Amino acid sequence: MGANWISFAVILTVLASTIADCPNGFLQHDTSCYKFFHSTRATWAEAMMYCQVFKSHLAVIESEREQNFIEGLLRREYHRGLPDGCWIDGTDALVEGEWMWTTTGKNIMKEDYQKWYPGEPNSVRNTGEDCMDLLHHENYNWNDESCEVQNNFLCETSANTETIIG
Ligand SMILES: [Ca+2]
Ligand SMILES: [Ca+2]
Ligand SMILES: [Ca+2]
Repeated sequence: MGANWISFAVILTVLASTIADCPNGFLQHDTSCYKFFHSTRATWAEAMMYCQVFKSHLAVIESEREQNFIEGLLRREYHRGLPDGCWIDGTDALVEGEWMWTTTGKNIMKEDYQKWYPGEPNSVRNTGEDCMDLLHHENYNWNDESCEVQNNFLCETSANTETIIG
């Protein structure tokens, strides 16, 4: 395998990343596409349905790399007057204190990536605070929030990564 093979591989990689694409208005990062719905306010359940309309789901954050990308995206698109919170996919509505990602159905275990703001989740409003949001004023760290709050929200879907190489 010489230099020719390497440039062939480089060209294929470029082609593959060109072909991978996202629905209109969604931004690609790695194998996912994201859209911050900043002009819509919704409860957590409504936000989940909005994402479904766009064949997506509330964002599931599974790595520091993904969290960092999302923080950057929200920081760029946030402006004064928007709600402080942005809904993502986590909930502990089934069993209080046991957080899970709705879309994957996976519990968020100790060893899994988490970025709760210090002191969160704290169930502060006495409603159990069963839905997860990212708080602008807390650097988009995670918070448990009452599911009825009217927040903006972040949808995620898989990038279309079909390639001509098959
Ligand atoms: Ca994800
Ligand atoms: Ca809770
Ligand atoms: Ca909280």
